[in-house]
Amino acid sequence: MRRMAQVSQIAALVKQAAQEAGFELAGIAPVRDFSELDQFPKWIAAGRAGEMKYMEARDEAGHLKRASLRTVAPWARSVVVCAINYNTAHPYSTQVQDGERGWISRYAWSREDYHEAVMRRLRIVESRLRQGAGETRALQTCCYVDTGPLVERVYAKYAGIGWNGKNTCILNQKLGSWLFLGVILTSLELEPDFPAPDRCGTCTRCIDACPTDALIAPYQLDSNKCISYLTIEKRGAIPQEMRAGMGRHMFGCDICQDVCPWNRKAPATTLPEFQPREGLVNPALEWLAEMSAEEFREKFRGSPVRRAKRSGLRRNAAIAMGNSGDRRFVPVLTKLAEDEDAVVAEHARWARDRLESEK
Ligand code: B12
Ligand code: SF4
Ligand code: SF4
Repeated sequence: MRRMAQVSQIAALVKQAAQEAGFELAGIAPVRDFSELDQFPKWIAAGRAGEMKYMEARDEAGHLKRASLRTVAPWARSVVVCAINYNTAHPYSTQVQDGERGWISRYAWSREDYHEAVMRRLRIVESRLRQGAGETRALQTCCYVDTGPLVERVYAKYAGIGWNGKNTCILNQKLGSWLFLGVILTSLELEPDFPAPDRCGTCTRCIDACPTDALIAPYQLDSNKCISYLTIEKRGAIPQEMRAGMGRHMFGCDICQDVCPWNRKAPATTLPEFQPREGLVNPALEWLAEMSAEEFREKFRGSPVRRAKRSGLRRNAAIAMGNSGDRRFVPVLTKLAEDEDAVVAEHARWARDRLESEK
């Protein structure tokens, strides 16, 4: 009885700490082999992770690390999941139509990289948890934002943060899906929350709106077809058959969230770190295509956009210009077609041919 009281007190303390640290939501999931995690090995086996080799990491016995926390953190008993709203008061990608401009996804235009913004806050919660538990030597904790060996969204569901939508994102009834997740694994057995019920109902808007058919079925995404994967994670050449569907996306994609009814009234944050850097909301394509190495370094220092590297961003800009229907880009594409970066040059030739072949 005494132990239960202590455990629920710590859970309350952790949630209070999360709120004070700036998280809108926090909950606790028990460590279990949830049925959703059975999907993960199937997803990997079907090649849905594309070239993201880190998703396929295995332990010595050959088990996929991300499929079960028992593999990578056998000591973990609970997962504290925290969520922070990154939505800002700017239009959705589905509301802007200017052919000369592209799209950098909402999460990536921020002043600070979310990995740091979330981890900083998570550390505060972790230290309050450790204090609350009495800092015994046996207590183990570990914080992850994005890069940990677990499927964060499954734990987010069981921590009551929100449900796994048909677009695979975590959706909260009050806040929508513009949420970053951060998790703290702990050896403490904390009082768990209830999983959030699925509120997608008969809606299929996200699946219908995806321009590349990456949502191959409800709750299932094929990375190879996802614009987010193609613009951020895919290195080298983008398969020709995928290029037209990518529209004017420069980095990431928001469409399956923009069309979601639960994001219609999503509140906006006023946190300065998530406000956009100058020029990144609906950015000019020519500016990004012609960006020098020095300007790229300056503009994207401490930004998630660095992940695509300058080469990837210019490659994406070439595709976007090819999809713009705007022949005024032909001269800049002709210049890029001779670029010393062979990938950029090939994509620029493709884009120029596409514009010139249009009536
Ligand atoms: C790899 C990865 C990607 C890949 C693959 C995405 C994907 N859907 O798997 C790519 C590069 C495409 C990507 C894109 C994006 N990502 Co990402 N990504 C990750 C990462 C690192 C791993 C995700 C993963 O494990 N995927 C494996 C698949 C199998 O898992 P899943 O899609 O979540 O599917 C589960 C559920 O759908 C579940 N399920 C539930 N019910 C049902 C029912 C049925 C019938 C079935 C079959 C399955 C099922 O089964 C799966 C679990 O096995 C996580 C961080 C992390 N460590 O978890 C961030 C993460 C998921 N990404 C995030 C974000 C913000 C994005 C983008 C919005 C960025 C952008 N604007 O471009 C897009 C969203 C695209 C989308 N619709 O998912 C956030 C999501 C926050 C949220 N609110 O959900 C995370 C959690 C990072 C973070 N810490 O905040 N991402
Ligand atoms: S992020 Fe874009 S491409 Fe990927 S599933 Fe959603 S709508 Fe489709
Ligand atoms: S658009 Fe509809 S189906 Fe897709 S995640 Fe939102 S509510 Fe669910």
